[in-house]
Amino acid sequence: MRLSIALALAAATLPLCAPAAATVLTFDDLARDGTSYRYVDGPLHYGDYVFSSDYSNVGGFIVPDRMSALNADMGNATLAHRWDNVMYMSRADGELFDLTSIDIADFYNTGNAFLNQLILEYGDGSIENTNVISDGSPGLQTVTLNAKGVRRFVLAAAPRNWWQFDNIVVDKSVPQAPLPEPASWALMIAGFGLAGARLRTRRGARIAAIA
Ligand SMILES: [Ca+2]
Ligand SMILES: [Ca+2]
Repeated sequence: MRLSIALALAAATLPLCAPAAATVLTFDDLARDGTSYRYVDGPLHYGDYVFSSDYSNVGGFIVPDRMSALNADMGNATLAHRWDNVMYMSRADGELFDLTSIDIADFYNTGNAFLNQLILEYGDGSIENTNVISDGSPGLQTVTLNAKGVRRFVLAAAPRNWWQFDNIVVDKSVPQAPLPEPASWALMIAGFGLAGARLRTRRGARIAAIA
């Protein structure tokens, strides 16, 4: 019986210890052969996430062809936000998500240092603004955010400062179970002790009855 109590305790603590596997949005399955690019309508559903644009949802996004000179993920694909307006990203089911990092490059991938604002809108109503500049060299760079419990991720693009995105590392937020207070732990341990003592007494009584 003590073993099964120990197993039950171990099982109860397991979900707190095992982190869920993160999802990486690569956009590679949107890739098309060629050297140009194509417009994609929004709201764009990709995996469990949805992207929309303030500019226009008709052709609001651009996916470079696999061998396009502007493709920062040559041979595969990225997703670019079209024009100078605001792009939104949220979960399609409306739940909160964790946004670990996002890869960015300037739209032409020539190494333009473009300044844009990233806005994190959290589930508790708080908002965090970060200014990010794309680096001065071709290729993707990783912007680490480590944001937990995000309701909506917003890109407020400055005029002509177009970016392309790739490898967005996300995960559905898992609400953290509050750790028991020391008093609760003491109560739980006392409870288990009491249960064990009762079992021992009952077993003792049964052995006495048999004897
Ligand atoms: Ca990609
Ligand atoms: Ca770059």
